[in-house]
Amino acid sequence: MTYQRTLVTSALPYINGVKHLGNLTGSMLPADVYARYCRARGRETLFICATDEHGTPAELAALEEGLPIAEYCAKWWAIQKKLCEGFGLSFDYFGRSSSAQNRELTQAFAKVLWERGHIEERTTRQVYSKADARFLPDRYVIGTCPHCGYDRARGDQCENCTRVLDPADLIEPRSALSGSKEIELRGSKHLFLKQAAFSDDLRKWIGTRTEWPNLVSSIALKWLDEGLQDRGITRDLAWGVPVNAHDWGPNPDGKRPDVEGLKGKVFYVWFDAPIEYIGATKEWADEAPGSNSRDWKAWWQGDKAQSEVRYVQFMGKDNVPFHTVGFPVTILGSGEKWKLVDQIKGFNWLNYYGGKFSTSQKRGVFMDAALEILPPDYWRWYLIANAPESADSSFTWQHFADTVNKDLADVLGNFMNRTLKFTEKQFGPVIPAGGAPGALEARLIEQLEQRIAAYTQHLEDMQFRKAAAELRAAWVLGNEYLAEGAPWTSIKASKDAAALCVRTAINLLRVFAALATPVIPFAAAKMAQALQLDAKALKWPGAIAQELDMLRPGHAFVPPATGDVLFAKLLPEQIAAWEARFGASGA
Ligand code: B3M
Ligand code: ZN
Repeated sequence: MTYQRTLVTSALPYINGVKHLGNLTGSMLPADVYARYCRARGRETLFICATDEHGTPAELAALEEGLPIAEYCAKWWAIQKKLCEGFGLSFDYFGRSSSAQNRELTQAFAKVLWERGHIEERTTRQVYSKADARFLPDRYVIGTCPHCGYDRARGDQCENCTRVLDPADLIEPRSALSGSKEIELRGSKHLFLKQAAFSDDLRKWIGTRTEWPNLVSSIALKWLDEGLQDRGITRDLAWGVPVNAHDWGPNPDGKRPDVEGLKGKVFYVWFDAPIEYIGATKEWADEAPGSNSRDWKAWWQGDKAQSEVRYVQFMGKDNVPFHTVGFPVTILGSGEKWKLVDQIKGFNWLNYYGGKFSTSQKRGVFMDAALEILPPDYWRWYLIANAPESADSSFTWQHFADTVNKDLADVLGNFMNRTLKFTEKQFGPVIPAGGAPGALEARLIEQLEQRIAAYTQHLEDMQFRKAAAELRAAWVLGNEYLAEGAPWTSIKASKDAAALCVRTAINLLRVFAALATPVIPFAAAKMAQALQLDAKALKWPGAIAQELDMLRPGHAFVPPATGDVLFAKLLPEQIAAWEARFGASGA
C-alpha cells in the first residue's frame, strides 16, 4: 500500500518538570528524526505531540509549587515547548491534553462507548487516606509488587517489571504523599472500559501489525495472554476531563448512567491522554481557522485516513500496553472509523551510569541543563547513535565525550574544515574546475551508494543506531577519499588533480548536509550555509555520481573563519566538571 501521508506522534511528556535525556531519547527525539526524514523524502507529514497534563503527577507538582493547577500547567507547557524547540523537535503542533478540543473528544468517546455498551458502572473499593483526607489515585499508592518484589511499585504499574497493577495488589500499601499506612478501601462508583470483551478483536488486529518490532508485539500479546482485564477509566480527582454522564443516552440494556454517583469525577489520565493525539491535531487545525490545508479529520477518520495515512507512534516500553490495548479499545469500541496505529516504535530505557534518571533525586541530565552546556546536535547525535532500541543503554560522560569528539569533530567537522580551508587557500572561496572523475572517484561513488542506501533503509525502518552507524561510515569515506586524493600533495604535480579532489569533496559536503538534516539539523544548516545553499531546499540524494557533480565550478562558498569549527571537541576538564555537577554514578 503506498501511503501518501505520514502521521507521527510521540508519547506525551508529563507536564510536571523539565524532562531528562531518557524522556527525550525514548520518544520525542527519534520521532523528530523520523518526521524530518519523511519530510526530506517529500512525504506530506504531520508531527504531533503535547503535554500530558492530567492525573496526580500534575496535581501534586502544582501543590508543591503553590500554584493553581491550571496556572501550573500553562507555565510548564510553555517551558517544555521552549525546550523542545531548543532541541529542534519540529512538531507541527505541541498541544495540551487539558485543551477544550481534548475534553470534547474524550467526552464524545466516553458517551459513544457507554451507549454502545462498552463502559459500565462498578462500585470499587478505592484507597482512601485519612492522613491526606482524600482518595489516593493508584499512582500515589506505593508498596511491594506481588510479582517481582520491587518495594516502590506504584498502584497503577510496577516500574520494575512493567506489570499493570491495582492498589489492592500491593503488599504493605501506603500513601506516596504522606507515607501513611492509615489507608483504607472505601466504596466509590466508577466507570470501567470493558476491555476483556475486545480480546479476540485485539489479537486479530495485532496479528495484522506485522511490522511491529518484537519489543512492542511481545508486550501487547503478553497482556492478552495473561487475560485482558476491564480497566477503571475514572478517578476521584478535581483536575481532569470531567465525566459528562448527564449527556449520555441509554446503553443497549436501556440503562442510563448514575449521574449523581459519577458527579465530580474525572476520566483517568490514560483514557484521555492518547485521545490528545487527535485533540492536538484538532488544536493544530483550530489554530488556523478556515485554512483548508488543516483538515484534522482527514488525518484521523474515515476511508481516506485509513488508506492514505501511515500512522507511526513513538514511546517508551512502559507506555506500550496503553497504546496497544487501551487506546485501540477506545477506538474500536466507538464504532467510528478512527485511524488505528500502523507502526509503533517502542524503546527500552536510557540509564544514567546504569541507574535511572531521577527528577526527584536530580540525577542525570535534564533538557534545560543539556542546552545550557552544549548545542543540541551534540545531544541529538549521541542519543540517536546510542538509542536504547533492542536493549537499555547507559549514558556516561566519558562515552558521550568520546562519541561526539570522534564522530562529530574528528570525522564530520574535520572533513568540512580541511576541504573548505584548503580550497580557499589554493583556489579562493569558489569551487575549482579540475579534471574529470577517475578511478578514485568511481570507487568513492560505489562505496557511498552502499552506505547511503543502507542509511536510508535504516531510517525507513526506524533503526536509529544502525542508521547513525551508516551515516558515520559515509563521513569516514569522505575523509578516506581526501587522504587518498591528498590534494595538498597532488597539487604540486597537477593543479587539475587537486581541483578535481576538492570539487568532489565539496559536492560530497552538500550530500552530507542533506543526509544529516534528520539527525543533526543545526549542523546540516551550518553546512548548507557555508555552501551558500538553502538548507530547506536540500533534496535527499539520488544517484551519487550526479550528486557529486551538482555544485559546478565557480560556485562560491564561505570558508570557516579561523578557529570556527562545526563541533568543538569536549575537553577533559569539561567532562570532569559535568561529572561533578550531574553525578557520575547510577546510585
Ligand atoms: N505521559 C509518558 C510517561 O509515561 C506518558 C505518555 C502518554 S502518551 C499518550 O512518562
Ligand atoms: Zn513488579
